[in-house]
This record gives sequence, C-alpha cells and structure tokens, in this order.
Amino acid sequence: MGVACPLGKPKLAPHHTMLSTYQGKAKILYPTDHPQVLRVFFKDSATAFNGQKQATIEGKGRLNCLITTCIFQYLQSQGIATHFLEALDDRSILVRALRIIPLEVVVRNISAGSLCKRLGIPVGQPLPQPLVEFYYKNDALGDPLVTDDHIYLLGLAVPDQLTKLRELALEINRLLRGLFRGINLILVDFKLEFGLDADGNILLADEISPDSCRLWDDRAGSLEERIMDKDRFRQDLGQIAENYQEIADRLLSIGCKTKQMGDTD
Ligand code: AIR
Ligand code: ASP
Repeated sequence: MGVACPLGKPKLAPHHTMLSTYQGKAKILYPTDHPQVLRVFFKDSATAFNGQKQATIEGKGRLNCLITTCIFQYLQSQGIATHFLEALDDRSILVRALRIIPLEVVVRNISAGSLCKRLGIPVGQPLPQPLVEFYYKNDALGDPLVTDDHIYLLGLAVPDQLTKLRELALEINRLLRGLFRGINLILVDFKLEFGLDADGNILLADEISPDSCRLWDDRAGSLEERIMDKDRFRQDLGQIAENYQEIADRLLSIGCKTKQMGDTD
C-alpha cells in the first residue's frame, strides 16, 4: 500500500489469487482455472442489520446478477474501470481477482437510513451536495463509520487512494443518477466497494443492485409504496422480488445488454 501502517499489516479481503471458495452474505466467490479470474454466484439469501435478519427471497440472485451486469456494463461504457468481465449464466458473472479495500464507500443524495439515525434528520431531505462516507468493512465491529485519519491509522488506504475513491464515487453517482432518472427511479444512496489490481490500479468491485442502493420510484404515492430496494426487506414491506424485477425490466427497456458467454448475436 505504499506507506508504513502504524498498526501493522493492513488486512485486505481474500479476493486476490484465491484458491478456495469464499462465502459472503449474498454472494459466493469461486476460483476458476485462471488465477486472475473469479466466478461470483449471486445467492437468493437476504440479510440485513449486519446479518441479524435473514431470509431467502426466490429470484433475488438472478435479478441482482442481471441488474449488476447491466450497471457494470453501463459504467464501463462510460469509462469507469470495474472488475466485471462477463456474464457467465443467469446467476453468475466472471470478475477480475482484486485485493479488496476493506471500506464501504457510501454516496448519499437524499437523507435516509443510518444518516437520519446518526444525525437526527428526517428521511427524504435532498442533500445540498452528494455526501461521501467511508465505513470500515468489519462484521465483528458492525462496519463502523470512519474518518480519513481512522483509515490512515488502520492502513486501509493512503491519501492519494482516498482522493481517488472520493472522485470515483462522485463520478459513479453522477452516472447512476442519470441512468436511473431515465427510468423514473430516484437514486437516494448506495454503497460501493473497490479493489486493487496487481499494478495498484483502483477498480470498482462487488455489486450494484437494489441490495446495495436505495431506489425510490418517482411516480407512485406514499414513501412506502415508492421504495423498490432492500429497505422493503429491512422494513418488512413485502413484494421484494417483484420490485427488483421491475427495476430489471426498466433497465432492459432502455437497452441494457445482458449477453452471456456463449450467446451468439
Ligand atoms: N449498504 C451499506 N451497507 C450495506 C449496504 N447495502 C447500502 C444501503 C444503502 C446505503 O448503503 O443499501 O443504500 C446506506 O446505508 P445506511 O444503512 O448507512 O443508510
Ligand atoms: N448487508 C448488510 C447485512 O447483511 C447490511 C444491510 O444491508 O442492512 O447485514
């Protein structure tokens, strides 16, 4: 990572040249016969509140795989470097193996979720400018919010990397807000993860789906009715797969290509 870390070697996630299978909460990473390529399998399981709430939502894996594929292909077409290589089947994608930076980079456009709880502000207030926050990816600690100095203390990133993460997060926000606006969805907030390739380049990793974004329908009535993302699961609002399907349908309607390996034109 370039600089000495005062607390010893930073703990980077086991994504790089992985020899065995890695089980996440919503995805499984499998090694492939290429050491730099991993297969990501999207599970139907849903968790919230640091794994305290769990359920199986039939169809979620397929829909998040499809939505992530659409969005990563779109971002790549707009010049954002990502780990995405190609769709393998309707539940799996192939990605570049990276050393995952153990930070969750959250961008917010409208107040919701933990921002409202932490600062005591009402839900649904447009923010004067997009807000970027960093959380330390650490289940045992409950993914705490961290400052720049905490990040340097833990050796999770150096200043140039943090500057780059902020720039990338804001550019991705600009692109995604436009993409979703075009299909009548408001991008309230979302979480990104990044990783480093062997040359130290920062690439967008993980997934972008209704599990990792808050998306509100800009047409329907009450706030509850407008929620189309994982808050439906967190708040027991039901109709989760139906709403994820609607997001997928809207992306497909604007020409999202989900060509899988082996498909011919
Ligand atoms: N997020 C954060 N950790 C995991 C996820 N999926 C996403 C949420 C929400 C945003 O980050 O889905 O879109 C902010 O979450 P919160 O809970 O901090 O308000
Ligand atoms: N994904 C996290 C969990 O499973 C947090 C959340 O989405 O609420 O607990």
